[in-house]
Amino acid sequence: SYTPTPEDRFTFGLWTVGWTGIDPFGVATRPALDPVESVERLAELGAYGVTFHDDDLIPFGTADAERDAIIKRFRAALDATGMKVPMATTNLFTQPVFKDGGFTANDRDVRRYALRKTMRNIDLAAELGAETYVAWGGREGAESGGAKDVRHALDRMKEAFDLLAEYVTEQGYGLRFAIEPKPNEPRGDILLPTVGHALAFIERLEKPELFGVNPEVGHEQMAGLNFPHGIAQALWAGKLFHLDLNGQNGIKYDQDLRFGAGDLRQAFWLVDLLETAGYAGPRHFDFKPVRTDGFDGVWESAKNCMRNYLILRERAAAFRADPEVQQALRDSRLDELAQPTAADGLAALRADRTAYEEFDVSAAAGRSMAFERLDQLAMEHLLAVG
Ligand code: GLT
Ligand code: MN
Ligand code: MN
Repeated sequence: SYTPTPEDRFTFGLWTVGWTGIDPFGVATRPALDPVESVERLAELGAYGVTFHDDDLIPFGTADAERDAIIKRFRAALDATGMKVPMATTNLFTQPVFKDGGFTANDRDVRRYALRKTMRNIDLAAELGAETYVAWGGREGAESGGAKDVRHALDRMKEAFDLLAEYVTEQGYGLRFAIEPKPNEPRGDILLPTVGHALAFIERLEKPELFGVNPEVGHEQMAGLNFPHGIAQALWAGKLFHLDLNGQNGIKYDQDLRFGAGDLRQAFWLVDLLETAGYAGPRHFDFKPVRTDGFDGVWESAKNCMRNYLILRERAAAFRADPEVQQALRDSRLDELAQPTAADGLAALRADRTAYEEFDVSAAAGRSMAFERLDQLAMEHLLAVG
């Protein structure tokens, strides 16, 4: 059946089901949700855990005594339900002080404040047993060319992550960081806009082993990119520390639809990839329940994020197990792609006359790749035909 259990490791951001429907054109259409209620409802639906920004749990500006009481009550809900907190993150985008960014704001005092705010929530994340600390820099960017010296901003971004890595190492926390790319929105252009940019940036850090990526389905698709390809490269680099599952219809504003809505074919290939690659991290949903609906739609869509993942997991497994598919994969020479090109070494390759002098270029060019049959088989499995 398509009913999740905690073993499926489905997690949700408190800000997802808790989204009140505020958008740039309208006020809230739903009241705020109590984080404790979210924990309880998601536990009932079969989730494994929740994730949060500091300000999702503890409203910005809350006094220390009140903060402690909120954390205590939240912890009690986690203990009562068995829900985990595998990831946490910092809100460096909502408050006006972050209008020009956190780690890369032009104002140095804002950057120092952003780091202190982050370290404070890292302490809480570690206390709650989180393994991953996400960094989404939605305000790190610009709307105009002269407003940001991007090379200096990247120096400041590196400085921030190096300091945070030093901090978690010094404190002995078992946390690793996952950078979440997004091309635009809310800033006109955001720094580290895609998975590829983030992967390249990470290699310039002092402790690159502590950094990976947290790619979000819709964010790569906003840039017109193939999400499963980005995930495959992150896996290949050993950098898929976490991910944000949702749905998006092509290049437009960030839709954050429930998982399975939007580009269904990419969702199928994504689940196929995660499952065949043995990705062991949480399946984390970062979506927004549509603002047209009441709480019925909130819990319906949360349930269906998980349900759609389980349906696609079943479809992908059936695709891989089908003998016709296995033959089609061989016909398309996927087995050959898995073989090294020159295991015999450079000298043998250079001496091999069949590789060049006697190579029949037109015969090779004439071989069909047989991809159309393979793709139709995938589509029929996805649609549960036959
Ligand atoms: C915000 C953003 C998401 C990020 C969250 C983490 S906050 O909702 O749109 O994509 O994952 O900061
Ligand atoms: Mn996200
Ligand atoms: Mn998004």
